[in-house]
Amino acid sequence: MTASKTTPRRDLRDPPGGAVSPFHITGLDAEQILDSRGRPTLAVTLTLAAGASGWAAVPSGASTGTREAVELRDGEAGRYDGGGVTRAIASVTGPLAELATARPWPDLAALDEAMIELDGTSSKARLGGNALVGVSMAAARALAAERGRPLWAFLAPPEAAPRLPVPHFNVVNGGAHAPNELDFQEFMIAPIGAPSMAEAVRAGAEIYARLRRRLAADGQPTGLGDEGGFAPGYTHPRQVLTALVAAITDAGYTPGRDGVAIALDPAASQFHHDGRYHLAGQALSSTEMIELYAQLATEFPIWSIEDGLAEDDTDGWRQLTQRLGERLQLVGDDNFVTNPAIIEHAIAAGIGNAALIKVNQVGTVTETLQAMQVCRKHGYAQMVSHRSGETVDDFIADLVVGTGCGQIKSGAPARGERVAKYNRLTHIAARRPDLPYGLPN
Ligand code: 2PG
Ligand code: MG
Repeated sequence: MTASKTTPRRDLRDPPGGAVSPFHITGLDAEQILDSRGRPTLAVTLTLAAGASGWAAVPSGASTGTREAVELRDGEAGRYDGGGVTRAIASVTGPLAELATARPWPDLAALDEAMIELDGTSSKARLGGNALVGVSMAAARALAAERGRPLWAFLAPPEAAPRLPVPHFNVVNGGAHAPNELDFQEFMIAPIGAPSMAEAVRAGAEIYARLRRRLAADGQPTGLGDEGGFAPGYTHPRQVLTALVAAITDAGYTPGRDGVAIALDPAASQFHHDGRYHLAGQALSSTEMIELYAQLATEFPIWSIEDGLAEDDTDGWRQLTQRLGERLQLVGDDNFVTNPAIIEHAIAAGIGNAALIKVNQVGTVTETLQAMQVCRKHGYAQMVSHRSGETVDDFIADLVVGTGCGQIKSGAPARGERVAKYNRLTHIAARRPDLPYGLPN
């Protein structure tokens, strides 16, 4: 998995899942492990005839879009509150293993397509999106290893230029990710103006430390939410944004796109009920929400808003895009679900200008790369994302570098499963100082 400084650039020109020669899978196995919330998930190991093997662990969301690939869970009340994944493991070791070992595969896309066909549902509900994505990720790793290439180079599409992404550190958690009163789910700091990956990580860690002090000085609890950000007792987003700007300044950085900007994921589907947005004790219309965002973006150095409105508020999303699309990055997550066809449709409908990219949300590596290709084709920005339930698997770090999309969010610069991704980015950056850092032009 290591890339030396002398890795030949021609490596990057192979297609994703590159057809060097057909590969044979000889082994496919899975076990139930725990994710960062203590819920069961799968770890998959796939072995190739040539001897290489790949391992992958499957993440899991809490604030999910309704059209995401379905996680197959046992539903057995007496075990893990029904959250066990032994049925998904049986999919891997049964039908998927039978399929995978039955014949040689020309490339990863062929394997992924065959798994989708075998599942036979549009939501991957029969065999489980969690089963399919584990196999797909493990296969990508095994193929990269077999070809002696770092995973990021293996995943790099021919038309994309690999680069190191701006990390979006989620330093304050609310919504479905923390037991506090904050309706907005994520408040992130993005060192867009950092000169390098190493300096971006440093900024994230230093601001996080200053924020802890600020919160403590303000009498706020400094306990953490699911993604490693603090979970203060504030009720209005404005209070958090004020603390963030202060922490950025305390740490010696400049708030704004030239220094450290702010990104939000309100995850608005979670507080949208009966046609209203229930925010900090108020019941707002879509138009009022949009005006609140416009106001907050004037007062604070916000550069990106994800899921600013609910996934089914299509008219609101169109209005949001018209009103703020020139000023802000507007990222679709719950409404786009990393699905190439849905994103294509949304782009045609004038919704958003960027997509969140989560491998387990669509359920295979191939479809993830297709979703990113759709975005590239239409000039939509992309942000690769972790899930709130994570493991130490750092696959998404390689995905974001290889595809060169320039943005990742993987939670706070703290907690093992969050920093695993940032540390992998640091490793890649150290080995490949020729890779540019930051947003693509
Ligand atoms: C999101 C994600 C990741 P979850 O909404 O963007 O932060 O949350 O994994 O709970 O869907
Ligand atoms: Mg989101």
